[in-house]
Amino acid sequence: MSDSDTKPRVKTRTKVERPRLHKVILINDDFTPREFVVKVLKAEFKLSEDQAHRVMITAHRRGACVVAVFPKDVAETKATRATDAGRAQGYPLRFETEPEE
Ligand code: TYC
Repeated sequence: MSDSDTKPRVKTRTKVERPRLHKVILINDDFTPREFVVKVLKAEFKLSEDQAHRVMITAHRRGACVVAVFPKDVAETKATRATDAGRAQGYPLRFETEPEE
């Protein structure tokens, strides 16, 4: 290698961003029984009785409540399964997802 040879001095750094998490949001309605909402929250989101009751009552009072955050595909699967559990019993129970800020 002669003295005049040059080496590149600039290294390329690829910036990797973590995938954004998505919120699962429980939506209130006038028909689904409270106990059923609690049961679904426990079964699908592994909340304790106490956590599930707090989330249910918050949605009941305020119209909606964030249940938990997950990677997009997990959030969508859980929201769909939980909504389907309500529909299977004839309830209009709804879970939505949205990206975290
Ligand atoms: N509002 C319902 C009732 O009074 C209970 C309920 C709570 C339903 C939260 C949905 O996301 C919900 N039976």
